[in-house]
Amino acid sequence: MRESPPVDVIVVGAGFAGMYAIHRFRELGLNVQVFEAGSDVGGTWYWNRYPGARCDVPSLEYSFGFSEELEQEWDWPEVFSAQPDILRYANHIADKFKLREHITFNTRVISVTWDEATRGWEITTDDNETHRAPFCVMATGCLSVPNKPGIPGADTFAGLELHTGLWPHEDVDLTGKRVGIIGTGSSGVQAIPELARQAETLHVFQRTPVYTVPANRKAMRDAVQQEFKDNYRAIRDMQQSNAGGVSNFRPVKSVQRAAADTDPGAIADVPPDGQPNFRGGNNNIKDLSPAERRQRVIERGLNELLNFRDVYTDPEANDIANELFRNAVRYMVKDPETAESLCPKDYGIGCKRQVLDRDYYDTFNRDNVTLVDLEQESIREITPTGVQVGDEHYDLDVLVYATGFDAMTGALLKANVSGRGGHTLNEKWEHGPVAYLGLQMQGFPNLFTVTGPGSPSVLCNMLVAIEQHVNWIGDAITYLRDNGLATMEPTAAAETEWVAHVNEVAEGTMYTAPSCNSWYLGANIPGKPRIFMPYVGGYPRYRERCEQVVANSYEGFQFT
Ligand code: N01
Repeated sequence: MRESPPVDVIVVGAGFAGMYAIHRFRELGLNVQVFEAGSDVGGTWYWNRYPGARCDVPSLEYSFGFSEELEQEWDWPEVFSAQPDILRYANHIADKFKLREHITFNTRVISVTWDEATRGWEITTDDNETHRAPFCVMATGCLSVPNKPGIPGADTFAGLELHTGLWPHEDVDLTGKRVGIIGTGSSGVQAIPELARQAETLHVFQRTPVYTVPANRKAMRDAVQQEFKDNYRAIRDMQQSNAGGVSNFRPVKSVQRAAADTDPGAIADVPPDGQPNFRGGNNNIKDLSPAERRQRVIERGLNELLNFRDVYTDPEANDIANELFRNAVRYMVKDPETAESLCPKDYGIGCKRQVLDRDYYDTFNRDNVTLVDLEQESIREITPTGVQVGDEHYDLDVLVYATGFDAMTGALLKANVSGRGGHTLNEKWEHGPVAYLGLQMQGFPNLFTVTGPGSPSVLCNMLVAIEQHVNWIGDAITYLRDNGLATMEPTAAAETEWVAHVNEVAEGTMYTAPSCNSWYLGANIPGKPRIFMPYVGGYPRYRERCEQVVANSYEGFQFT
């Protein structure tokens, strides 16, 4: 085992969180070392290269606000950008701020151990090296450990096996291939129309149908982008007071200008409410008559169903919206049996992360696409030549897993973290994640998590959440240094109170309805404790609490 010279902070992961951590901590005069399993920066956007991958938050909002120069010089080609453009943005940031010199790539952290003698962290990497630092920041992402379900025979498949979350860097040519895909969450729904266009045949193995609505697919208009750039300071402020960290800034001038030119696309290419903001409408679906509701969907599309407030709080309103949604699917998909299979019936809108698509339902009208409904019979086994469901065997050349991630806690638990007294994080989180503000865990001094469980994280614009967390962590480390303190960690009482609050605000929402089984609850991983992991109380409320904690001399934390 070789040992490298100590640094001030070790950061695990070089996605957007790890990248901003380098920049911020370096500004604070800290010596930073990052370890990244991939061969380059970008995290989620580095790994998820499957055809169709794109973000569900408008790009002008899903961008960093820490550098005005960066804001002004970067141009987005689409309102909701595709993975290659977001990865280009990440690379631009790495180049511009010279981040790579702090990153060791192709290196996975395999253990993170507290050393009481030196009051610091000892990090072991898979190249047999140990590294030491008084502070360790886990920037490991919320959706970074791909889930491959333990289907019997899974390792026997002799064709090409792919996972959306581990897609190869080189082009995958599916021309003339018989392709199967397991999973119809966000990844599957984005990939399916693209795979159908390329493959000879596509079989979609669906366990649970999804409520998906059309994504905004407009190219970026220069005038809209410029107006954002002209107003970025105000926009960043607006993000800070929005529940999902999205400003919803309306570029008035550009719209007026386009309207004067009688451009019918003018309004439509204004970034609409992003993913996190669907839940904020002021109208109630129950205030409309059945005829009015139908008319609304016909006129404004499926997305309209997501803009009613009561759909997220009132089970009866939820049922109304769900049925309208199903009727639309029955209308869009020509084969009645396929349409019926695509209709979600066992849970409601708002339970899972909203899925956005491009041509999803229409894809099932193609001759080369077959839906295999697993509701009655699950996949019995994977064979060397395909997938066996009941008595039916589906011959495949390529099998794609779009089966999601061990979300929120997966990467943290996989890192083999052991804290004070040799107690492990896996022991501490045996019954679900316990953390104060999603930032720190009692018993794990000087270890910080970026967008950890118990923080808004995946319910917020990630880049906004990341900046807030990294800034908070940087300030905390500075506070320790300025006050001659060696360590900080939460008190058990503060941690317990916060976890109770996180649970309390999630109760009574569609997210935690008994019929709901989402990765937010850990329900997609067999044996994982069923706990609602992100903080649903809204980003502003959370941010204010973090600020209040600091103003009260780090209330809820203990120091040595
Ligand atoms: O994963 P998922 P994902 N047999 O867990 C199925 C973000 N994201 O990668 O529902 C058969 O949602 C499983 O079925 P079921 C976004 O936050 C964002 O699609 O468990 N099927 C489900 O259909 C998103 O929410 C973007 O019954 C099996 C699917 O696999 C999150 O990532 C794009 C199975 C997994 O769906 C995760 O999305 C992509 C089995 N044994 C991802 N096991 C955008 O920004 C699992 N499944 C747009």
